[in-house]
Amino acid sequence: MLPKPDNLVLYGRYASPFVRRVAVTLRLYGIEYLHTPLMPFGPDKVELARFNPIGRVPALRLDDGEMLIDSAAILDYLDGLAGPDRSLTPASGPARRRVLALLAVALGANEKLVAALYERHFRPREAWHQPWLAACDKQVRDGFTWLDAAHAGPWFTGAEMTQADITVAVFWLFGRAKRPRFFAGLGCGRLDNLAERLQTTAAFQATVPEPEMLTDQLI
Ligand SMILES: N[C@@H](CCC(=O)N[C@@H](CS)C(=O)NCC(=O)O)C(=O)O
Repeated sequence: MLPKPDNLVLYGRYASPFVRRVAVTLRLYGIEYLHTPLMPFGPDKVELARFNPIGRVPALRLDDGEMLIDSAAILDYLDGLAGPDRSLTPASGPARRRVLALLAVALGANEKLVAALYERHFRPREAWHQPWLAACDKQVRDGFTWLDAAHAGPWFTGAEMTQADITVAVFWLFGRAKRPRFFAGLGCGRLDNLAERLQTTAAFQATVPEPEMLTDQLI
């Protein structure tokens, strides 16, 4: 386990599920950080583009000024700080491959959820491309129902909580908040239970998403 850094700065609002999974992980590892809740739209995008050419969140500033971008790369760094015994992503072998496979499906489904939200938000309703929205919805549905079937409990991989549980719970809560009827219709009771259980923990309570700010002025 490496020494804990002193002055980490996490960029991005908890309203972004990619930011929130990083913030929850920081808290579970007991690593303190400052929080700069920049939006990846509007004027904040200029500031974000100073360290990420495509102006996305999350980003994590390290003690020496190095900037990490992308939630997976940031989690990889945090797992290294936690060390192999505490890492929420198993260090090697079949257990690691299983968690990475679960994460791949969760990240893909969540990206399609976000893509469809952007289509509905940023384009006028008459320009929405319905076949594209239907294709996104199918990937979201297929991804989350697959994850639901894969969750035997108490955790995805058995007795130990892993990054798969945290990330899926964060994404599920995000989806439920954004599209309540669609997510209720998926019938994913195991994911509902997982999210309800984690939602009451200190790390989730401390990272509740901020109120929605996505308005047309922010494009
Ligand atoms: N693969 C990235 C995805 C990050 C992402 O899509 N962030 C969104 C916020 S939820 C964003 O910055 N969107 C603005 C944009 O794509 O321009 C990660 O895991 O960090």
